[in-house]
Amino acid sequence: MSVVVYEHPLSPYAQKVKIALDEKGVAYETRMPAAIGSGQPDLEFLKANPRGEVPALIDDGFAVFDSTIILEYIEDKWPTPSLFPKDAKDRALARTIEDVMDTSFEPINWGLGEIRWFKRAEGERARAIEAKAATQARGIYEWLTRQLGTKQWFGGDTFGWGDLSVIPYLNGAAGSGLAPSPETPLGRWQARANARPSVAKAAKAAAASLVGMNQVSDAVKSGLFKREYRDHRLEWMIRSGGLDVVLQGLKDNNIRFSNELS
Ligand SMILES: N[C@@H](CCC(=O)N[C@@H](CS)C(=O)NCC(=O)O)C(=O)O
Repeated sequence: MSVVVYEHPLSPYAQKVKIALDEKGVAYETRMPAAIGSGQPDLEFLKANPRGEVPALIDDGFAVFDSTIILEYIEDKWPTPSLFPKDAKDRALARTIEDVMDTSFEPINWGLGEIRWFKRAEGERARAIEAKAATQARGIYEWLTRQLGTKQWFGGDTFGWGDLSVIPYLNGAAGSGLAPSPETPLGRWQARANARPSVAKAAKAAAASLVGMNQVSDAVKSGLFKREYRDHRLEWMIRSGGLDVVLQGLKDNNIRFSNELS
């Protein structure tokens, strides 16, 4: 039996998958696609995911892509211990939390990365976009706090789907100074989640791969990196004041949209 996860340690989507596998004690090998982020095709990886996005999982030659579908596959294939709550309402909540984090929170972290690491905007314009990001993050924290209520974990008494769908994003936000305050219920939940070995392992790998990010803005300028401005990310950049960033990136040919399948 062999399980391979195509990933990048900084990808929150890939972190979700690795945390799920580690929680279930499933052994896997990680691979980073060649030249990820460059827009250059890695043919072997594209066979696993024609969208060219991480994560992709290959289980004994069977390839699955998209982190949500991979999580479902993992739950189906290795049901014990279950990460998915039993109660219908709790299940709906877990799915909702995952969707909110993947589509509404992820673009905040990603957009801040476009500014901080890839230097798409500087000075006052960058500060204005960052201020919008901080307000958006606060709004989602309020929503998450209501979902958590007085529970230990988002699904109740045990760490599960909702938790592993939130923690990569909150840890990513911490890097931009946007983590929830440690004194709040959400901050305390974050500390609890980070104490789990599965989460600590993914967070450690992410921190290690931040080394080297200082050079990436040069890679964009020299045309080595062509960043993917897909769906929610594209909307986020425009709604948060970065329409010029998108137009400039198209002009300079250092942004791209998602792959067309063939
Ligand atoms: N909906 C997908 C999104 C995956 C995604 O956007 N992955 C990013 C990394 S965070 C990626 O691989 N982008 C391709 C690139 O930047 O070249 C999922 O849930 O797996």
